[in-house]
Amino acid sequence: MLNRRLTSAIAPFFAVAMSFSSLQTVSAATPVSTTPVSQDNIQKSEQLPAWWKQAVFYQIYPRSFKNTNGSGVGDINGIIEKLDYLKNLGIDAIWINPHYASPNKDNGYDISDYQDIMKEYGTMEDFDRLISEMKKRNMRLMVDVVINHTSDQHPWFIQSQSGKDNPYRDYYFWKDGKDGKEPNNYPSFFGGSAWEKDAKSDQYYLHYFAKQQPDLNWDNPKVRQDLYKMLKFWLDKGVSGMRIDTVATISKIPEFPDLSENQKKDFDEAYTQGPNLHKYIHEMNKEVFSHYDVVTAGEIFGVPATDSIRFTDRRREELNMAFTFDLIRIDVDPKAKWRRTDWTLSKFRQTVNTSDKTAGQYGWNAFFLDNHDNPRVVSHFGDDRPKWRVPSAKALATVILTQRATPFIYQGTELGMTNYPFKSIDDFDDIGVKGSWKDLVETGQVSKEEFLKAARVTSRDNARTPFQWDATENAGFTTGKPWLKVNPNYKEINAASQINDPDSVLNYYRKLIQLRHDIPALTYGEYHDLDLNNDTVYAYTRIDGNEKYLVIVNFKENSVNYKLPEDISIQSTVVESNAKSPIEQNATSIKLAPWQSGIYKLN
Ligand code: TEU
Repeated sequence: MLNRRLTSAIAPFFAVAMSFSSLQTVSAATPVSTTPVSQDNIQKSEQLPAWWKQAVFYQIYPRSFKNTNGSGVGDINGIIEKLDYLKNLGIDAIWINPHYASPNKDNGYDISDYQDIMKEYGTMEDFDRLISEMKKRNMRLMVDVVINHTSDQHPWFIQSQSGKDNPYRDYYFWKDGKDGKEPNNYPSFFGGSAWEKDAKSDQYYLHYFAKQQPDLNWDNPKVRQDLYKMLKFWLDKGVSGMRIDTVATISKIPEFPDLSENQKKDFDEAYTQGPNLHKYIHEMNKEVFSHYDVVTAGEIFGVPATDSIRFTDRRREELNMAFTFDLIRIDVDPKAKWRRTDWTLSKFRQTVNTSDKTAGQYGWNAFFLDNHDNPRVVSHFGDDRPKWRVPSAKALATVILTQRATPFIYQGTELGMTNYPFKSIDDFDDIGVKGSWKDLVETGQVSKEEFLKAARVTSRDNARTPFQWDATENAGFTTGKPWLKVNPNYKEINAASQINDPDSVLNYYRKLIQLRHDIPALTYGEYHDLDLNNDTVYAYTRIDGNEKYLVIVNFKENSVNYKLPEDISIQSTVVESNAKSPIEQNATSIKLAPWQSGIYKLN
């Protein structure tokens, strides 16, 4: 746990006096501090403004967004075609999942050439055009960089595998077996061992993910320099942001000790304990990011939200913000991590509160309730039955867009797209589901039915079905055969039917994004949860000096009369998602319809 502890070095005090309307980028030049952040002390004037804090991000899974050539796989031209749709929604920046050359064992997270475009997605010219079309619209592009591992088809790995004396051997981790078995007991995230035996050299190589995704050896300075060069290549093209895939696992424990039985059950965290993790991220910041006007967002899977500040404290000069997983995984069954249990609103809000307090005045969070690895938000935290789908999708939109963190909207979430009704194992494409099936069902540990019940809820494929543009065949995603089946509900749930409907989920998102842009308190204001233990109504304030707002979200399918805390007095309604609540002068309570949410200005 040593690397989890901050070592001491006090940052010199530096005064911050900046206008909050400015969209300036911040460059922090102060050394790492370990002074605990005073939680009562988060003042507007201390939260440095930045374009990436004020921006609303939209995540595109290019494979499933829009196909323009009939191949059935989404492409870059499809993204370009839909930029106006996104601009109209109010989106400022787009994160695209990996767009690099790849054999697609893990849909682009297995890169075979970092400086080429995935052929299914188009060409480098298409990519350059995407950037220039985005610039014309004043939008920024965040790319996904996968630097923990490459594809086994990457030239570095092909060289590395070709013999023990090859200069690239040390680009990856090669170890001798132990007593005729793997070098240690590390499991892979996608099932089986994290070691694969290579017949030629009789050694094993390390892969935290699929065996086609060998882990890079960050302890080799040449690896780091090659990766930095590659990052600069994309930044020089005009990319404004980098989402760094599984960044917390890049440093490995050199002795490769066996995991204890306990650690094995929950190895995500064990894999983030590499002793040089923060040293390498800091180095990458100094050598690459600090030279650009760019935002970095680390996917720190495995790191508890309470530790995220080690990555995002601006005085440490590592990353700008982090995606943590405590919230989206609050319902993972601790006894069997492949399935989910029930979750409660109190646990949800306690998790949000902890993340907010952890970020404090020096860190910053990315806020998301779904992405390409997780179930659809309305099916997960809302209620996707016809009666409640729209109101609960809107309620969740209110939550996503009113946090003191940068909001990330996953494609289709703005329509209230739902999970897919999977029937058999053959309906799945996800390498993760297939690996777990092998580990759990084929070994007889879990029954088929039980596994499918869980996979239906948890599978990453839920989020990966094609975007539902309209009610025509294949939801207007492609004229060919879609690579993954379209959700059969596309005739009811699609963009075309929502664009001109003032009451649609889509138009509610548009309204909220506009408010997020217009009201700085929604970005920078202090966050105060009004009742951490309430399991029905999620209520919190956002306070920025004299600008005070109340956010209320009813998480239940019944009406409630919510009693306002005594020190709260509503001045006016900013927005309401569902039914209207006529607010009386000096109201002491507010009547909420099922799944109703609203933002109110306070006196
Ligand atoms: O995810 C990292 C990661 O650990 C998750 O895949 C996690 O194992 C999974 O969500 C559990 O359901 C990133 C990418 O987001 C993911 O799509 C990639 O497959 C993975 O890295 C490997 O690059």
